[in-house]
Amino acid sequence: MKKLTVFRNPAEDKRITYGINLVMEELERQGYEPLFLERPEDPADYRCTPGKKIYAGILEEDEFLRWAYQEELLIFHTQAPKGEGFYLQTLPGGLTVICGGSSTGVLYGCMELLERIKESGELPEEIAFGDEPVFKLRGPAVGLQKTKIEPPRLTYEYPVTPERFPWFYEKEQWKEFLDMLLSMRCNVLYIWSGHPFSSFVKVSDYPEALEVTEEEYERNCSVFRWLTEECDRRGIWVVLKFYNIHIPLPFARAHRLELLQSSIDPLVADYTYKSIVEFIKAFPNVGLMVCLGEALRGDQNKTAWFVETILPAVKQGLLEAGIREEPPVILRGHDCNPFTAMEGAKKLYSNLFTMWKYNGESLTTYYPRGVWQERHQKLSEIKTTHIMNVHILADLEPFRFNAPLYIQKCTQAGRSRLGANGLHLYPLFYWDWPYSPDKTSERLRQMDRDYFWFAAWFRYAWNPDRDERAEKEYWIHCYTQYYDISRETAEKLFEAQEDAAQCAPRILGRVGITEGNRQTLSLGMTMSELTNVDRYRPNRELWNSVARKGEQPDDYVKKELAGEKHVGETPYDMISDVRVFAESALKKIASAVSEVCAGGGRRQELFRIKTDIHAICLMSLSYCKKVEAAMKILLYKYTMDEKCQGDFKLLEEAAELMKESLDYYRELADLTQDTYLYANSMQTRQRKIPFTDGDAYGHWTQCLPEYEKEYMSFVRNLDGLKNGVLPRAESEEEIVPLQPSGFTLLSEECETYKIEKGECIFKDSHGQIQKAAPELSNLTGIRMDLGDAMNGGVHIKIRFEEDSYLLVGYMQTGGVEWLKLPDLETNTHADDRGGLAAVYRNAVKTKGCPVVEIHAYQYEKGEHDIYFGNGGYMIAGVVSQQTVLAPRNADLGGEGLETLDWMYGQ
Ligand code: ADA
Repeated sequence: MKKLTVFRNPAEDKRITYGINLVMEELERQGYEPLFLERPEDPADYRCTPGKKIYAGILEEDEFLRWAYQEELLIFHTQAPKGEGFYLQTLPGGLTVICGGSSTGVLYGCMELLERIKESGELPEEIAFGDEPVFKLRGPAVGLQKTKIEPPRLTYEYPVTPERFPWFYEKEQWKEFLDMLLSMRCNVLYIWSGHPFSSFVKVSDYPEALEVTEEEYERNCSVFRWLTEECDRRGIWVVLKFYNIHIPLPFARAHRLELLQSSIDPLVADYTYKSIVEFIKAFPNVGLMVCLGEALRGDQNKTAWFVETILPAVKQGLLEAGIREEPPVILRGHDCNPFTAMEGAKKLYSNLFTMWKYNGESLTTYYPRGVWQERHQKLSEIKTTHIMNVHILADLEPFRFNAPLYIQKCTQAGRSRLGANGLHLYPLFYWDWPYSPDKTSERLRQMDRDYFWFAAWFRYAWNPDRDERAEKEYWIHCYTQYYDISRETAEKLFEAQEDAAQCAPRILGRVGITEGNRQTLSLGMTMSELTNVDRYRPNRELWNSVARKGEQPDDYVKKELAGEKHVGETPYDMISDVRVFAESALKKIASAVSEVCAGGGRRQELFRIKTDIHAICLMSLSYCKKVEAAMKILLYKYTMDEKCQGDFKLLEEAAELMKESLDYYRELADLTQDTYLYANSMQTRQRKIPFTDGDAYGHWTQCLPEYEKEYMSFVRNLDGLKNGVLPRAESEEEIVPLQPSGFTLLSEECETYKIEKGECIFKDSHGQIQKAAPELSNLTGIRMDLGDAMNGGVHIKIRFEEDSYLLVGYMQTGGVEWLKLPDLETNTHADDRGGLAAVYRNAVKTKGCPVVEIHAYQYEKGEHDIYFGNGGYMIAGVVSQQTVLAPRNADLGGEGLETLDWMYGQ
């Protein structure tokens, strides 16, 4: 046994104690016999203790360190440690000093020393090393969220109970996770909830708001308090995230309010204010992260909510608790105008942070650009800490993503191109925390399965500027240790995973509809989604802000036909690159795994990595063939005549390619049947691409029959087309007008009118109807002043006589004057009442306004106060929910058979 002395730090700081204890445990594992001693009264006497010694403390506060510094025994060859920085040094006389800029700095110094002891098996003879983090905030998000919705509650609404979230109460698992985070030097843990207050605080004026039982409430508070303390000793700050404005179900029922509040109701404001006050009093060290939008509509409302309700409540809570120091508040830029919100907030509050999504809700590139880049830069210019949010990984799920060098570039881009100095990281399978989606006899935990996902992000958040070649060696070394494999095998494993990582991001960036979790990339895409992209409301920022500069298939073909030069990555470039990466990844992983004899534990994981790469390869090859087919179809579409007749050879070739694509997909479905429970972690109707409903279409085996049908329809319709057969267009006379349902309009500023030629869709005489789809001809519409609608929006108070559809018309164009159809990228509630997909496209033509498309929203019988936000729109009538609405393109905008969607059976 090697003897060693640890001088106790008299300050008894919990982080220092935690760090030193970890070092002691490691020393014991390595055969040392460490002994605690009081620090000598006269610092110079440290030499009197024989053998090796360790001492840890905070530079600015510690007497002993100050003495050593003045004596020039403690000398920094780098910057003196500040904040979370640290310096390790061996002083003459065998004393290793761990010197931190703060208690967290000391803790990280301990972690550094511990790693070195682990690596070499002994306390270093001589050490002189200083380090500090580059990103100020580094940590993962964990969701108090679930994969499915629990009606009547809505998205994000899950009271915190042991049945829903058993893991929240499992202390040992928390400790394991927190220790992992500490080893990765994370200093923040973000906990996401839609509306946490009704599970963690009681508001005396609103006892009805508590959503959990008294016992559950007590237990929640005690576990949460315990968690914050465990985090604190590891230098981790807990931040609680909430959306606005959600209210608890019992409160909504008691006050006859809607669960989602789209505007500010004084009662709801009072309740929220008081909840936050209580929360701050109960948990003063917990930070808050706010998403102002989604439910709340209108930017002016969102800013007002932040500066008039949330921040004053935080301040009041502090006052009542007698706390001077303001806890941090993070404003997410999501679905609000963060600039006006911050402007107002800065006057009130000093400890503010901002956050914005890195690549939206996917990981698509380390070349972020465009308007999203500008937004990041502008937020970072505010000069509060700006956090890059690596949000839902909708294009990567459900597979592993162990590609450290890819990740390193993302952190570099985050800092250099976006101005970020904080990282907020989602787990790869967010909605199902703590489990991974692998189909195994016992569910795998994400913190184990995706260990390298977390390790890589946090390593580079600490310091993105590490030499790439050295990094490769570093990770190869990690793999040899972690999986107990040879260096040669580890190198192949490393390269295979880096290659595989290139596939999904490139495919999505070139041909995807959205980076949002509306799309699950790994499940494939339909031919209509590839060749009639506008129909699916593509999120163009995917192409313009977070993909390599290039051309989407539709642009490419149009340019080709116009004889224009191609710029950037073409779909064909993507196809050939992805194919190379996918095949190379598969070859390397197969070779790596063939060198490993079967074994238990982590070795098993290597076989699962191989399955993942195989699946990624099949998915990629299936995409490559399908995109090639799509390119041929697009070429046909843009060269055919008005009877859809053209060069059939193109379609024949497309059919062949579709078949090949389908063959790969079949293999993929086969492979994943036994290896994955589902492809997507959010299994709700928010999933739209490739098919609506993430539950019904959550696995490749569920999508395969649709793709089979698609292929067969195409072949059948191609035969017909060759013989001049086109689907019969419905003649307008055959269309039966919808039956109106009774309602009473209660808002005085609006009026009703008959939907017919000559009427105006706005009260102030804008938008005179020229033609409306015959379905609408019996209906009574509601109109408002266009000016009011543009200027703050209009509340429509209405009483429905039965459960009804409200038919709402959106202008089929951009422009700030028109109400924007909510999209699922920024508003998860966009489809809560149905209505996201248009029922009648090109349905009303008016003078002076763009052509209108009709959406049908479900409302229950009774009174409603409907507020959609800013911008003009049309209400075309009310019909019973019993009505069967047959979606169609009414063709008043000049769209028709030429989309070719009918060929795929769509
Ligand atoms: C979108 C997304 C949600 C959620 C949200 C957010 O609405 O669909 O699942 O991630 O963004 O909070 O950013």
